[in-house]
Amino acid sequence: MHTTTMTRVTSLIGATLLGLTTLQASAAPEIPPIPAVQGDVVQAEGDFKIKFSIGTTQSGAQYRGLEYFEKIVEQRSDGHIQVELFHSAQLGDDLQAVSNLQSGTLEMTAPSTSPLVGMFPEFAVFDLPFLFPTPEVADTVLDGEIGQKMLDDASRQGLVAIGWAENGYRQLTNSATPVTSPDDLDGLKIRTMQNDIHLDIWRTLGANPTPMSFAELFTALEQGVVDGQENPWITIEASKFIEVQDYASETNHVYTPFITLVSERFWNRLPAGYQQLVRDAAKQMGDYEREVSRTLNDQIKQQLKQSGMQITELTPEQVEVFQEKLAPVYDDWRDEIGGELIDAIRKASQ
Ligand code: TK8
Repeated sequence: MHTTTMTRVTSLIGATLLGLTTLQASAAPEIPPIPAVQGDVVQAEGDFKIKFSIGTTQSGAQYRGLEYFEKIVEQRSDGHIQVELFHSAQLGDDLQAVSNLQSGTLEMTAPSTSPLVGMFPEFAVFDLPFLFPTPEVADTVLDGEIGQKMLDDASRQGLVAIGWAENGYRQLTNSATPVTSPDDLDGLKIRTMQNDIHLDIWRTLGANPTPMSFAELFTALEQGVVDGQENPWITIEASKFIEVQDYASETNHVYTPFITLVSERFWNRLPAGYQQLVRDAAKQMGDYEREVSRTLNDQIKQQLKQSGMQITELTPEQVEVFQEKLAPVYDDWRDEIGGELIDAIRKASQ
């Protein structure tokens, strides 16, 4: 008796496991391959090392972009510039990494713009809710005059700003309840980035927001210090928030860019040819990272659903309720940000 039932049981387990892994495997996102390096080898004096550190994990779209940056810079400098990549805030969270650039202990980072609003108030425009109707409008603004002026203006305080990449549209997750309207947020403790507009957004919606570094977020969710958080699907998946969050609502409430920064001390040591190489590589990294981010966005959402996250896709009417409730946020911040800049960005979406 024993043997036959044992074999049947083991084959049953085998089959189930196989089923699961194939489902996971079949659901595995198709990541656009890292492109070939374009452009010739740059001749310049000296050997250099770039430590490039970010706050998101190794399995996110952002790290993928960094791998392309590394490939371009090492190939086109014929190995005279070596790039070492760090992820998951290994060399500091967004704010710490920026201050490491200023002190010259780190060469490059690419934080979200939101935690930097204290240093660069003009970045606050990106935190206004529902400002960018589509990623393409965000590209038009970031790759256009407005984006270039922001990079030039942000090249101060020991930093050189050389490019943009995509963090993406933010989605709400929480461990307590499905959210289809602001009423469902009553009293929910929501972690936000260290940014006054985000605090204003969640207070205005009726939640109880707490500003916190991304590096502390997983533990805070795990320990119930906060009930929820908001980030793009890719970051939700790559940070394994599904382990501590049961519900998600596709709010798309804010589009957050990443900004590519270099330590000015390091930049001034680089010969002009290598400065241009790093600038070109940052542009190509940003474009590729956007492609990865947009290719993965919906795939990852489906995968999270398959893995058991209860995702609420809001109807246009339900989104409108959030938009109307958040309209006062524009009044609160228009003067501080500058009506002209807001109107210019709004115009770009017409
Ligand atoms: C990663 C952060 C993250 C951001 C946040 O360092 O803090 O929630 O969305 O991507 O920049």
